[in-house]
Amino acid sequence: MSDLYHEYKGTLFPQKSSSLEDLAFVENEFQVRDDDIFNITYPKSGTTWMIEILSIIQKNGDPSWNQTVPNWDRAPWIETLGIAQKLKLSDEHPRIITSHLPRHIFMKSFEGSKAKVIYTIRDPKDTAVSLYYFSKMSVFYKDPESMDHCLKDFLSGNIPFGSWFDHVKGWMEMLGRDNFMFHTYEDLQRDLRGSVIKICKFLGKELDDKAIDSVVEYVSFKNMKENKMVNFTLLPTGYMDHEKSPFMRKGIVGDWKNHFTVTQNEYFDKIYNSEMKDFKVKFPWDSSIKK
Ligand code: PPS
Repeated sequence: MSDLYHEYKGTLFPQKSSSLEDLAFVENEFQVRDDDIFNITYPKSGTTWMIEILSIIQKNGDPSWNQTVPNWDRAPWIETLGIAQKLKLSDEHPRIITSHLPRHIFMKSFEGSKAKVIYTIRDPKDTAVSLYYFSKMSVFYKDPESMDHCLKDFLSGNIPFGSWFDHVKGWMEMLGRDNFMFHTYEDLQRDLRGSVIKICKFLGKELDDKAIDSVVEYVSFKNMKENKMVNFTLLPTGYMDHEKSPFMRKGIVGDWKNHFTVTQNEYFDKIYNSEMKDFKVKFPWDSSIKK
């Protein structure tokens, strides 16, 4: 295990962003409120995109909040240092809370609550490529040095927040519950407006056409890339090196085709098929996985 990581109940976490005390507090003591909205993702799956969508929906299409307050204050990542203690005192209603936590170590007080979960999933091949670049530019992850190493760790779950497969299977057990909605990064790309309307419906928010247009405009890749409240250029230097790779990198579907060799792709498909063989839900990327 890299000395950049430590382990909480069998899952790795970056030492620079999560302490074991914080993780235990989140799991055992943090009190979920019924009006909380959880933005849950495996890393690099559309987390920050969803923060922008949820923030501007909360303000009925008015972009001021998104343009003046950093995303980590609008929808904090609960597992990061000191955040759960801070959120505990927040009088914001509803609280928008972001998390990469796997289901099995999510907060106990979530069980039986009416808090809503929006779970965003991305083609794991693109997730892995995005993670490869993030690991190079941020201090939180070990530099994988090569795509081979990156894929090996990604597919074995030997990385922060654990296995993509376990994450997806764990959270998707909530499918069918009224307070759970899932969609894919690819859905957002294909039909952003339709996705925003679905999310509003799930949240019980009624936005008129003009407000929906505003959401769609402000959460475009171009606008987010230029917004300092989103692109992480406001973080103190030393956390992310935007010269190595910008956080808002490419924002496209299928970038793995520009990165994987034939052998890497076959290896990926083999593991994917084995891990997902009993999984019933269909995803947009299924057709690109060779059986
Ligand atoms: S993190 O670090 O886990 O919070 O990262 P996360 O936000 O989940 O994922 C970052 C990737 O999402 C892309 N992104 C977008 N794509 C399209 N449109 C919009 N608006 C958008 N916002 C973020 C971002 O570019 C990262 O993907 P890659 O493939 O690296 O470009």
